[in-house]
Amino acid sequence: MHELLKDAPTNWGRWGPDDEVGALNFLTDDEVMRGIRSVRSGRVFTLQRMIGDPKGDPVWPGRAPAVRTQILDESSWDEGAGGPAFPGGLHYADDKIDAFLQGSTQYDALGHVWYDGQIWNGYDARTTVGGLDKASIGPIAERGVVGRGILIDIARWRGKEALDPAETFTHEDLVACAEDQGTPIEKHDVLVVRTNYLKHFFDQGERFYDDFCEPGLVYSPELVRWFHEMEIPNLATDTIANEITYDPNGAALPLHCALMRNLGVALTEICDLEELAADCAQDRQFTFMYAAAPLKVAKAAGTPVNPMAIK
Ligand code: UVW
Repeated sequence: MHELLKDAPTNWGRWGPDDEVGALNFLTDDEVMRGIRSVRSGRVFTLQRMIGDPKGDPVWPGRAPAVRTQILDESSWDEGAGGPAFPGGLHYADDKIDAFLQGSTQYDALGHVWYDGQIWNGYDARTTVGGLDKASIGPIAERGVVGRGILIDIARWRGKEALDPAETFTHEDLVACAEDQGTPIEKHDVLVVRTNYLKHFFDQGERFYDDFCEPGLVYSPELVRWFHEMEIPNLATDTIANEITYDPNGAALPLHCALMRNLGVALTEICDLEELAADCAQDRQFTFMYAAAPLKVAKAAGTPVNPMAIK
């Protein structure tokens, strides 16, 4: 990674020595208003995948889907079951989940990924030991993310139901796809990129993980420069990790490093874009107000989120 990115741009220090939200700083009050101005009909789309989907939860290899456990339900008050007795006969249902915080639709904290011993803004990677003291999800969760979102439907643009494993696309494809859709990408847009790749997970089950290599954006110096110049605050996709898993030159997830660690671009992963994409294809309105706030979990490297697109 060091060699690959040695001349790559960074935004370290741009928002001061204590910054923990990076390129989300581009989403000023004016940008929130620009997002609001893109609302036309009031239709709302929620972009989170169900946690505990009976059809399965796609996760990064090595992580496990969330396990939901029922703690209390009506059977807790069956004879001898020991449900708590409350005055007035109150019964209730309670449940909990044991979950990877990045095992569902989620925001990555800017300190989630690093190389060369430094995370976003130059903080020492030792600040991650035992929980993130710097650039955890907390500051992003406190801040919230609101701006103009633009759907870039790469799958439909390529005339495919879903992209194939290891299929790549570039920033030039993003630009061309948006232009063909009729609405160019503007500076500070939240990019919402559809591949529909996780269809293969639901079709194939566990076979999906054989020779795992997701499709996605592929590293190039030009792509990184484009994100830098366009001041993109946030990249959201419907894949598990937002970029091709293994770059053709061998590195795993170099854009996590170039975009998130170096430029401070927030990454949102495992979105469900199907209803939104069908609607955009129908009314040809590909921009919307994008609003999201990941859960506030102290020191976390990322947390679940249910982003919204309001058209
Ligand atoms: C990794 O970075 C390993 O995973 P993700 O960004 O998909 O959470």
